[in-house]
Amino acid sequence: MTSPVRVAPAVAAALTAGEPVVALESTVYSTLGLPEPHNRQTYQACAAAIAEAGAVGALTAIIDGVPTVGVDDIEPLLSATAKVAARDLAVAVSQKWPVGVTTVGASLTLASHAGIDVFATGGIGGVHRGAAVTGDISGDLPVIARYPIVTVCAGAKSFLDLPRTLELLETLGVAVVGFGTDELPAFTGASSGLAVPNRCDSAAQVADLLKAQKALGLGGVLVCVPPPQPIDQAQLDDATETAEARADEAEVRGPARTPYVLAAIAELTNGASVTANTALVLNNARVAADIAVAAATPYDE
Ligand code: PSU
Ligand code: MN
Repeated sequence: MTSPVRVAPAVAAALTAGEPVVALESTVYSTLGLPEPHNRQTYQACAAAIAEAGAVGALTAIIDGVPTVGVDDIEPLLSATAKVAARDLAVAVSQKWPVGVTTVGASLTLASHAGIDVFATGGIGGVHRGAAVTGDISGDLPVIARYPIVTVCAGAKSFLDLPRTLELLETLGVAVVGFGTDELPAFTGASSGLAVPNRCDSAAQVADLLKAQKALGLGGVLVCVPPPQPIDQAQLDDATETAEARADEAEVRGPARTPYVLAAIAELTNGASVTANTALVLNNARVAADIAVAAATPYDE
């Protein structure tokens, strides 16, 4: 059976030539992740930054029922409401969903199919607060563990249970590294107060780590980059508590929970969280491009 995944010609050509490619998820660029016009502007800035670093960007999404790696028109994705996680991919294909935005887990699955080594997002999904009762743990985590791909993020989203998220990443065998830091970044917040198990101080070090990870037959590498413009921690903590309480009150569960809480925090911080979020998404794309360039550079060059 031929692959149901469409890899855009420019992406396929770069991969064949051994040139650097950075995969991007699309949920963060839809209104599920960022409000308009920030979502469009952030995507355009990321695409430009990746190109400037000498890499090829590969936005992933479902287009006309086809999982696509290297979407060239972002417009239909901006207002998409169909959030496609790894568990939804085959459903989206078999039922020919017209447009679907892919989560970290679904995007990594598609990146692996295409043979891409480096992927960028904002904050990964993880263990939700209250997961001991609700069981809500993002499908991102097992997929990050599964494929030998570098995921560049600003840690897990700050409204999650970060200590338990770190514990689960350990259980799953994910190589978690701080990028120039010993502390786990807290997405739009500067610091979680939690130590990362290991660190890398350059893109070349991450490229070496990926190489060793592959040689050993291991899975994912999670590179955690401090956000460049974190918001005030007390303001974030307050907003997070109120947003989580609102979500509980409204009984928002399942895939709708993360977009709901993101939007509530944006409202409660008067947009400050959106500014921090767009800055870190762009910064992560830059770091990912540098890592892809380093990973594609032969040692004898
Ligand atoms: N990071 C952001 N904004 C987002 C997301 C990540 O800065 O909207 C999305 C990603 O697509 C991630 C998803 O995979 O949220 C996690 O959703 P859940 O918690 O339902 O697994
Ligand atoms: Mn969930």
